[in-house]
Amino acid sequence: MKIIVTGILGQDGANMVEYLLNNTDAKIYGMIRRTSNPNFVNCKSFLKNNRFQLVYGDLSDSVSLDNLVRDIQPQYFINFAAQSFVGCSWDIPLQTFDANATGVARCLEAIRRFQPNCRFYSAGSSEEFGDVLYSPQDILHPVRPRSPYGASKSAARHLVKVYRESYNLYAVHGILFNHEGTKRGEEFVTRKISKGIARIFHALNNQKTFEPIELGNLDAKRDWSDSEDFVDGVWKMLNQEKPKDYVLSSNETHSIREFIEKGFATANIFGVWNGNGTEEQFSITTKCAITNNAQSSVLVKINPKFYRPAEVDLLWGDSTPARKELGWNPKIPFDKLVSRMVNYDIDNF
Ligand code: GDR
Repeated sequence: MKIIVTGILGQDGANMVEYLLNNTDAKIYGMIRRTSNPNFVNCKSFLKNNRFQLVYGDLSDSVSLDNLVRDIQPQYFINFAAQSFVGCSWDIPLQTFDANATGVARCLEAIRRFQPNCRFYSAGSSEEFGDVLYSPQDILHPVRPRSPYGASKSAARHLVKVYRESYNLYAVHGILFNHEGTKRGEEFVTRKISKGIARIFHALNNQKTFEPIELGNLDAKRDWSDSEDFVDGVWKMLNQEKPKDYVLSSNETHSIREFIEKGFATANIFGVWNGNGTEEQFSITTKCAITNNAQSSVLVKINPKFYRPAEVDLLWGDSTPARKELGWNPKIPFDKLVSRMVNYDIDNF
């Protein structure tokens, strides 16, 4: 069995490769773009595995995708390559759309033309739901994106449906709510917080001053899971009798504030909220400051540059069908996710 996985330098692609090496006998072809300085930090565990091979390709270059599918003849093509940062998608809307929507069309075309039996996974997003009409959101929730990123993923979803119905391809578009972990990029809010907590933890331990973590909108609520649970759900979605899209989510929602409080508490640092709007701050409690002989007091402050032109206020998924019909059984709840990320960053600071 041969499987192409794209986006392997990122969190999900790397977790997918690890999962497939552990749970199948397949040969894995991990696609990366030619860039001058690729970062393989997420791939350390498998780069030298003899069932893994690096291949070059680019979602913006249909020739490269055609050649890969034609030459490898994979049974599965799992696409995690994307411009995945919502906040950045207003700055590079065209590149976002090209990679996330047209790129999916290029993959589907390569499969249709050169290996129509290949099963295709498209990484959809809860950002497609946008300004939501009801909670929790299930697969039937209307598409109402609030960012160029959300719009691009919505377009990909329609393309997958069209190719599935027009050409009888096995193609699925999983709607994945937020998923994090120790491979998460630092531009995303959870990793930014866990890395910031690790920095402050070590400053406190060494009786040094520290700068606060600077964040944008703390009111947003997200449905967070662990990416390692999600790749199992993706594999289950790819191995049904008939292709069908599913939502993957924790079925809980938590605010950014809650992530901050739990994260600091994991590091035994306790804070209180004060101020409103852009003046809001999370400061170390008097007791905690005295115990640690703290040299600074503000743990988190607002920097309006991290506000987005339009925000998705509330995401809260309903993954009951995936749990019932696919037998998907996520193992890492919110509290464990937060403590795993914070402890990892403290230990690897
Ligand atoms: P999101 O993830 O946009 O939900 O998309 P992100 O972690 O970037 O933002 C989550 C929420 O936190 C608020 N926020 C901040 N976000 C960032 N990045 N940096 C900050 O400083 C900050 N302060 C507050 C944001 O405004 C937002 O409300 C993720 C990505 O992985 C997508 O690719 C994926 O499709 C969806 O999750 C599901």
